[in-house]
Amino acid sequence: MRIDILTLFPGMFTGPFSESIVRRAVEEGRVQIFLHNIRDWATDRHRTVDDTPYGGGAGMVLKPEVLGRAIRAVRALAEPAPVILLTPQGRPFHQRLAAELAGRPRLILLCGHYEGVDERVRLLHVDEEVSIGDYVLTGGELPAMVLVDAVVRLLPGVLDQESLAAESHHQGLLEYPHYTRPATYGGLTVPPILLSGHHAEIARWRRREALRRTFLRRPDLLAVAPLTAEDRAFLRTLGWTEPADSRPRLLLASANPGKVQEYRDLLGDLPLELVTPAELGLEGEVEESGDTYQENACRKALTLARRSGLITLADDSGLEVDALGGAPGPRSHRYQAGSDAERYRHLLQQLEGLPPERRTARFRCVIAIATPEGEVYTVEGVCPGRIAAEPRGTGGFGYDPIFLLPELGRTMAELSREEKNRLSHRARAARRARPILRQLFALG
Ligand code: 6GU
Repeated sequence: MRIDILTLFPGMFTGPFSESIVRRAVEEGRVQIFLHNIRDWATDRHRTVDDTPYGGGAGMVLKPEVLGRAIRAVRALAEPAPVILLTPQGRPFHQRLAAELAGRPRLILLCGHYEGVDERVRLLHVDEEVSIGDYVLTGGELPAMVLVDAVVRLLPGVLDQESLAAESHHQGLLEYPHYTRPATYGGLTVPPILLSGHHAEIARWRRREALRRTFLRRPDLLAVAPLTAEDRAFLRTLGWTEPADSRPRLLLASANPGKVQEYRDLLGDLPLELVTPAELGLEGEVEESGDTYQENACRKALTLARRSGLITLADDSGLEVDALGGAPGPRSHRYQAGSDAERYRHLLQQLEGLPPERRTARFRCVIAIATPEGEVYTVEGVCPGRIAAEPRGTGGFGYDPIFLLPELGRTMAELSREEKNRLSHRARAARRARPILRQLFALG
């Protein structure tokens, strides 16, 4: 890795980079570090690098032309690399970012100083801004050293893999306690398990102590740390409760991609993660053997809520044609096999010759929302219309191409996604389902 550092105080870096692990990494050629004095790019007699702020106020601002020249020149020395400005306004530095930066072939670090750099330098020349914590230092030099130290020790061959794997923050947890000889010190003894020679037991003890320490000192880390079921069980014995940080999941009980997309459009703005049975590896089909939409929707929602342990939304919908006594209705899917097109052609045949005023129909949708405990709520949406003389449009699915919305003069399959999401039976039912979802998920 190559690291270029732009600073007004290159001398500050000599101590930290000429000792211990960073020094060894440099000597072994695992990292090359180049220090560049920003002042070398000043052009006036006094080698001026800063100036007073426009608008007045305290402190000095690093001049844009000098910094711009310096950055361009350093960039050109080797392969392309991100320019990282060290500033208290940057994104917080943490182990994940260190690991990410350690994977790049080259870094350019720019140390801000005084009141900061001219805003246009940020906009034109800086790719990322990094801060090392919520406190103010006199300049970006110490933060740059911190960043270099954290990155260099992760480079291949710098440390042995075992010490990397065990240490604090590596797995998103704080580290377990360490002991070395003597066995008793200050009246305190080493935990006997560490003297037992049982490697599996020792690993388990260490994992638990790491979890305990993290829970006591940095419970915020547990929200993002990768935890096993066993970790979670142990943490619960300490009084930890599963954080409610990730969005709660709503299961959409459908295997029909068109329908799933409609629900994502209709409910996607709620702070919920919408998942499908397929995504959970669950069998999505539940037999629709009821006589009513209500029965079918409830059975589907309840069955899948129980199987998944998630609050589940299911629907049943159908087309009701008045001239056919309300058929196909909720039984439509069961009695007619074949494709959507075969089904609507069959229906058009049955209505052949009927004038428009006798072709009235409606789409009806019943949504059921069930909890794993067996509560279930239903809402209904109806979209009135007429059966068209012939199929039109390519959107939607099912009977959409032959269902005419008289006030628009278009079929359901000719509507834009926005129009369908405003007017359809499913959209109308979904609007009524929203307050129920808000209530069940306590969304306020
Ligand atoms: Cl990156 N720079 C300065 N000047 N102060 C800081 C910082 C950086 N990170 C925390 N404090």
